Amino acid sequence: MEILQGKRFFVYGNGLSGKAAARAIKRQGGKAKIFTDVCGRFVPPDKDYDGAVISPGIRPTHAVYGYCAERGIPTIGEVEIGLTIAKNNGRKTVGVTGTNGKTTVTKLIADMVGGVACGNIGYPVSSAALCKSTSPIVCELSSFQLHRAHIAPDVAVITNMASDHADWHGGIENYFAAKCNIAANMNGGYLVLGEDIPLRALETLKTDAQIVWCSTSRICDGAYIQDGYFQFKGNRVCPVDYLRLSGAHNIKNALCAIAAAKSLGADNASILKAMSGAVPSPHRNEKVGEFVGKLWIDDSKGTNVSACLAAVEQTVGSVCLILGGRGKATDFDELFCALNSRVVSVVAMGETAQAIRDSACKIKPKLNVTVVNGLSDAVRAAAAADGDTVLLSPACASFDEFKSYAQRGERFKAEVHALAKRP
Ligand code: UMA
Repeated sequence: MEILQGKRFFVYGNGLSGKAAARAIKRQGGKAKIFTDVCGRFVPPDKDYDGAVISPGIRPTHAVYGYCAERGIPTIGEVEIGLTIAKNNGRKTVGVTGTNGKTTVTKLIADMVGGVACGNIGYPVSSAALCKSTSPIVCELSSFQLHRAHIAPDVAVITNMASDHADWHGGIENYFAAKCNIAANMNGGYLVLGEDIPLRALETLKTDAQIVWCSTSRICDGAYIQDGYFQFKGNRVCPVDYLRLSGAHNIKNALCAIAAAKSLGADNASILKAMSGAVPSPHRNEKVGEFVGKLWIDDSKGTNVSACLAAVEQTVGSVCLILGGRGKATDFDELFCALNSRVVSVVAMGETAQAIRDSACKIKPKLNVTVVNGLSDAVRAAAAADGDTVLLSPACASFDEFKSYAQRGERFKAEVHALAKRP
């Protein structure tokens, strides 16, 4: 890769993506040294560098960005490095973003086209690109990875857009703009658009890619449903009931995946096989089991309002909803205004517990809300609260108590099992 060869880079962040970027730079004939904050403070690099790679978790307000801007040091993202290596090796590339459904759509497309799923999913794009293979690279891309990216995948997908990460991006408009950035530098190729994208976000979209639409309610120039079949541009692909993932949101995810896979030339047999073999992502509406007379469901991956509402819609009967954690400028009024009346009790935990209670009292004053400190107390409170089903779908990030939503989900399952063993 020309821009890396013989050049010295500093990589900021010593996590998955920083380490992968440093490895990729070295493999491409450049030099890389990793820096990271010490005690929460910026550590300026020790000498002059030709370029910088800044890890996605580092906020746009972090001092490292000012440091690069003042010195005219160009920045490049780990994803950009990975996609360029993949393209130079003749591999097809697909980028998938959106507020919800990214992981499901990424995995479905990878299965449909015989590709490698990578990116925000936990496997850096540059690591996948360095593997000797000709298979397509299908990467899940977060708004953190996209906000400054210059990328041009062969196929881009935006599954949907709703409010999330507004605090990190400094406003919802910036968050939408980061998502749209997935297609800003595409010169040809295809951009698949899911149906739940607000007009105000679409209006900011600038792309030279050909748009492929998805719809559950009408025939469109892309992927849609007719006569019980998923269809693509006038042709049957496979019966809708072959999809093994349940829920209306997964039908929408499947449409996005079909549109992307078809745009890459996948055949119906491969699509059908992927749809019928699909398994839900861990901590996404995962049944933990029936204990103490209630059904317990782990949707720890539900870290925003729209994901939480979708999880509630998947339940049956009366529900006790466990909410809370670290907020992201989250609008809980929006949540309670749209909340299904089958939710009969709420347990509010973590940093946002009081804000959740205030919002519930204002919008749904009859709702039974219990405020607790953390997840262990939340499980105990939920066991005693009204509701045949207990759903953990916090509409918040986990970082006030855990390292990740996955760790929060694992703890939830452990607490529920422990509860069942108590006399
Ligand atoms: N660091 C600083 N200063 C900061 C923040 C971080 O120095 O202000 C340093 C940390 O000390 C650490 C490193 O940066 O050394 C961590 O970097 P990172 O936070 O970018 O995390 P990585 O381990 O590199 O993982 C990243 C993604 N993480 C984030 O975007 C927060 C992973 O997504 C992704 O799987 C991985 O790259 C590979 O592509 C995780 C995630 O939580 C799953 N994503 C968010 C989400 O899904 O909501 C966006």
